[in-house]
Amino acid sequence: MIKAFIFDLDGVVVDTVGYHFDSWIKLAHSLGFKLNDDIKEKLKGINRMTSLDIVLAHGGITASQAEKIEYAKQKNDWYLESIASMNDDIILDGVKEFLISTQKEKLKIAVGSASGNARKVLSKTSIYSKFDIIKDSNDAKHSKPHPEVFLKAAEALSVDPSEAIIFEDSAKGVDAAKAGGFKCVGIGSADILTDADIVMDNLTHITADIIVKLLS
Ligand code: B16
Ligand code: MG
Repeated sequence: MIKAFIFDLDGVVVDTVGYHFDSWIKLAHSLGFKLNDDIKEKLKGINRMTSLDIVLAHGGITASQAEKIEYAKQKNDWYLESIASMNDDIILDGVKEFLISTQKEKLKIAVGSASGNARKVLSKTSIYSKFDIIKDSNDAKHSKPHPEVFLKAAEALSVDPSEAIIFEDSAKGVDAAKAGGFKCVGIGSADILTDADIVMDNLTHITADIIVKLLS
């Protein structure tokens, strides 16, 4: 029996992927190289330091651990500047209505994100209070594709992974969901989210009861 939905944050609930990427572009620029759009997909769903390694490799840059910490802080400072002006405009289409339908089904609602800024971002929106539990990289040692953040969210909701469905927009996040023993709805392209149980473009024109029926 399905008792909970656990949502990835960036790219599923809120439209922040571009803000993250813009901050990486600024960092690359400050280090003297350009980031191509094709790297954007690779940066989805993974934590800041792992993303930094990908960005630096793209620019052919070797950095000490101290430099890496400084670069990650700089990227995050730019992202925090973006967060400061966020509001309900970042909520992705269909999400508010979908959360209402989820509450109607009496399902518990959580976030499981690779970000360290999940609470800060959500607290800028009116849907913050809809989430019973928020777990992000501050609560998990391992980054997706490790299932830790989703398992922590399920544990906090007192549900078994078999009783929860994950919503994810990144291939790494889908891998994390499957590794944790969860059913997974991919949000995005079926060509990328190949291991998701079902894939949809977004959460418009769908309700929680239909998802439960499809995945039960
Ligand atoms: P931060 P998610 C992930 O969040 C993003 O997809 C990824 O692009 C970002 O680098 C990562 O969070 C870390 O975020 O720098 O804010 O700690 O998609 O798992 O909700
Ligand atoms: Mg995501």
